Amino acid sequence: MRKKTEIPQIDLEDEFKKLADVIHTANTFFLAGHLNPDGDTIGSMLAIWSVLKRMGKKVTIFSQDPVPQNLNFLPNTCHIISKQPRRKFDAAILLECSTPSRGGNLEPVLKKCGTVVNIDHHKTSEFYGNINIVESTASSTAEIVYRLFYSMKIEINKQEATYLYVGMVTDTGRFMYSATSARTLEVASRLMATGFKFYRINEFIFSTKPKEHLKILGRAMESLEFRAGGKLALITITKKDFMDYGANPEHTEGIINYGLMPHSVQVVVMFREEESRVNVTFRSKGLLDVALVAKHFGGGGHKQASGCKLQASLAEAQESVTAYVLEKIAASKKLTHA
Ligand SMILES: [Mn+2]
Repeated sequence: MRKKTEIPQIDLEDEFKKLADVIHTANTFFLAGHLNPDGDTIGSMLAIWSVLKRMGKKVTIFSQDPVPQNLNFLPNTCHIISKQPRRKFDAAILLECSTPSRGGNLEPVLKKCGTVVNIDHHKTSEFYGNINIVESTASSTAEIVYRLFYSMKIEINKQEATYLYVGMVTDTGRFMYSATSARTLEVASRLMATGFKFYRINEFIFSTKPKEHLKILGRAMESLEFRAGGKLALITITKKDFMDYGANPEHTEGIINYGLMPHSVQVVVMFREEESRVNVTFRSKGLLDVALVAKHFGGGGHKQASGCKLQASLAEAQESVTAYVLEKIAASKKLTHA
């Protein structure tokens, strides 16, 4: 009988059992995450890598794109390779890839893997694996991975807890987003009980920024403009801004979110001037579906966060996108009477 304090397993129990079988019988593993890897992808991958290594397995960890700078403090990221291996594996575990192509060109290696396992918390997952551990209500893949270890009765060490904590704390925006559940906090509490220094992790991830980021942030905030009675915020970062501070697009991460802070703002559009095109990103508090706006300009994304790239001058991009968003705001009764 399950005790009340135990983590509820919902309907993943069967899939967990299948994966446990694979983990016990297979010897060689290929682990991969999505392109432009984030804290959840890297954290979940390293946690599984570490547990499998402790079980005496041979594990290859792969990411087509490099580990972002702000996660380089994590131990063992040096073992993540970016050149696809040619050898065969008993099993592949893909993390956070709603389709295998989210991980890059994985077809050649996946063809040589015995069992393919898909672990994900995205609604859009295509269940392409022989085993699919997909739960869209989980805050993060790391939360699912913790539950897998728990169901397999694997005791995790401090370092593995650190990896999973990084996945959870980044994907939930420090336990702030709506995907955070009572179970998320319960898992986080169990991770913390291993005694790792979570405050050091938070400092590394959330309170450490390169100088270039701060300088670009200054320029971006200076560029802020408000339209439609304060419902729309516009942010612009020019090529000159990047050149002046030797900054690159990675230094603009998170800046768009500042635009959503004023109470009146419903939508933010950020224009980032690149060599021969303009990168446009959108954020919405939810009343306007910015996935549709991005789609109109050939891009895509989610209802509340999306983006597109325009082959146009900065002025042209600003004009056409702003006009279109203003039109959508005007057409939305909810927004005009907000
Ligand atoms: Mn995730």
